[in-house]
Amino acid sequence: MAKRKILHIDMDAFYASVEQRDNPALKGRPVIVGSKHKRGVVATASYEARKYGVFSSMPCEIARRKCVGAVFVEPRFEVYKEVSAQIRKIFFEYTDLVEPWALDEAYLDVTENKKGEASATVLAKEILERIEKETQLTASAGVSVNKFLAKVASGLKKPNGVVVIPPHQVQEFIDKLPIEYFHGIGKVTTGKMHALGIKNGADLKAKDKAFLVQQFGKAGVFFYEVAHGQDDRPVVPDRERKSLSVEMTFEQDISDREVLIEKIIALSERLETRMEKTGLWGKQIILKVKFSDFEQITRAKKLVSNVETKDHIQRFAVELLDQLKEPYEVRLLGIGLGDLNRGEDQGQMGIF
Ligand code: DCP
Ligand code: MG
Repeated sequence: MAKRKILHIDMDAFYASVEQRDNPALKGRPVIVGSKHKRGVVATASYEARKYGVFSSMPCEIARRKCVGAVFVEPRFEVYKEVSAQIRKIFFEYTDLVEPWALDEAYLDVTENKKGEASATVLAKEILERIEKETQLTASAGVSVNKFLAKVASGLKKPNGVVVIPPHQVQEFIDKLPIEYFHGIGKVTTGKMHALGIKNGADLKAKDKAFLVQQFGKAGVFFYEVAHGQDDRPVVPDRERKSLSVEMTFEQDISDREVLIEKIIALSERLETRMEKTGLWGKQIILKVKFSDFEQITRAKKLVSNVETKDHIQRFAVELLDQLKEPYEVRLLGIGLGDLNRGEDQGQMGIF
């Protein structure tokens, strides 16, 4: 494949910046956006609050102690969705290959683009300027040859920064990259990598594929490839995205319905978070089950309107579960949303 030019654009401290923009009294102050219905965790914190060690997903209780002067604000998802639509519109002026990853984040393939501009860096800078002019908010951009590198790059010079990793610097960049900066490597995996003596991209590259698969399962293949600078995942435009899903594989097969329902509750919560982050809704609930003998089935239920909350998701997923013939031994459970849309045609307030 010829070298691609991929951008990853990510708004800076998104919810908090929107709140500061719309309420001048919050400018320059530590602001924490947190939602009551989410068991009180921080959705995001302004840069002023981050200085005190406040981060996304931290319980609000702890955040309050760390940053005594912080102002707590309830999220206003309708406003965030509006901004999200505004920036998406800008992206489409440059290319149709736009993959919104979250409300505030998108990948753009600008290898071919509507401006006929050869430099992806020029485009990235221009897009950030446009965003700032039209929304009074700043974003950061990563520019490189694939999604993995563009995503890592966009996080390196926040806020309002552009980081470019040109083709001839890709391997050097990856070799030096601390393992915890790899997208898809969270705290747990970082710990495991460190225990295996893998501290950076060069260490990762030194391991063979079979070893990484043995240690990390399917993710091991991804780690192997990105360590070698390979990531051929295409930028998939929204309209082609068929479903949104979450799943978990169990350490031991589960045959107890009640235990499976607990898992469904946890999965529904994760799916709801994905819905909030992507701004996508769906009119179909999909249950995926893999049994102990690796046989896999999916069951789907069509609904007349969008699924709105995790309670909805959960209820329909349990209905689907109850259509399965017992006894069963379940190895993997997944829940997905199909028939996706952005809710525009529904004329309703949606899941919040
Ligand atoms: N979000 C959330 N819960 C999380 C993470 C994020 O509700 N655990 C929400 C709030 C964020 C928005 O999604 O504002 C975008 O997420 P990002 O991870 O891009 O975080 P920010 O945009 O807030 O900060 P950054 O400047 O680091 O991108
Ligand atoms: Mg962001």
